Amino acid sequence: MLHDADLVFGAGCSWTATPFNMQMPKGKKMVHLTLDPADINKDIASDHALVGDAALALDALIEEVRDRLKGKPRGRLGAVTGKIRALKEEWLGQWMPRLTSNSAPLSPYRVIWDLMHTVDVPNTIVTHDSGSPRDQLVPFWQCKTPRSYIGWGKSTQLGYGLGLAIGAKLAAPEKLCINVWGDAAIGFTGMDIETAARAKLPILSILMNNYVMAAELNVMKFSTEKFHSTDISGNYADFARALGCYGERVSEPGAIVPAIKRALEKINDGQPALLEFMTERQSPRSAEG
Ligand SMILES: Cc1ncc(C[n+]2csc(CCOP(=O)(O)OP(=O)(O)O)c2C)c(N)n1
Repeated sequence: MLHDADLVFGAGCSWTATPFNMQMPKGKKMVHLTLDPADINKDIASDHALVGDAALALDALIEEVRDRLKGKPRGRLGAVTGKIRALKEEWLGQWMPRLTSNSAPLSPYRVIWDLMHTVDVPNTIVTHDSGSPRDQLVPFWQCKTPRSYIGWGKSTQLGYGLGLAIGAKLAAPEKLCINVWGDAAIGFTGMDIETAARAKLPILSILMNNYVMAAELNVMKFSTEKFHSTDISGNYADFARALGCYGERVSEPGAIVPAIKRALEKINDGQPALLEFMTERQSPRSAEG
């Protein structure tokens, strides 16, 4: 849709250029609405700039256009939403075999799909970590309520998602707070699951254990060959139990949902849970998540 547009209007976004974000098309008329004037023309030149709170500015804009349209809709809603729906359905159809895969080692997409269909999404706050789990979760997780996804697309410090989930639980104890991460990410901040257990902040930690830093394989060929730098191993379910959390290792696709349900019971009782899913070494990613 972005590439077909003749005008792109970004509301409440910084338009920071980074390889971790969607790549913005060139040669379009750009309208940028952001709270921070420093964002304007920072990476992407704007033809029109609006500085203000997104919700307030959009309300004002709607007021303005309503007058121009003489109170009538343009009548394009059905065609545009229909096109978006058709594109999305086609794309989801291509990914459905991975989202519902019965393979073992597990498809990380199956883990995310089953998770999304087992938890109460409107009452969940989810975040991911840096590495492949970000690319795996972002395209497919569908938020239903505001403030239910903590995105950190422009920063990449591995292990950060755990602290975000713990912080979210502190701020919203009534919500289920989930972090999805990989085995390199847990290597950075994993000990902090003890904080969650001690402080009785029951989060759900979804660990994709693929025994490797998959996201780095292509750029660390030499050190992989010479020093095995990208190899990782460990039993993180045991590790979680040793630090006071509920821990379970899941290797079979049919065991994903029952394990999530058991973890949710523990969480209801006040204990953080870490589910360790034994996933395939490398997975393809959806091009523009
Ligand atoms: C502190 C820090 N060091 C290094 C990196 C670079 N980096 C990005 S992803 C990644 C590997 C991620 O591996 P893992 O968490 O196991 O997930 P996978 O890609 O294997 O699914 C690394 C080392 C980083 N983002 N942050």
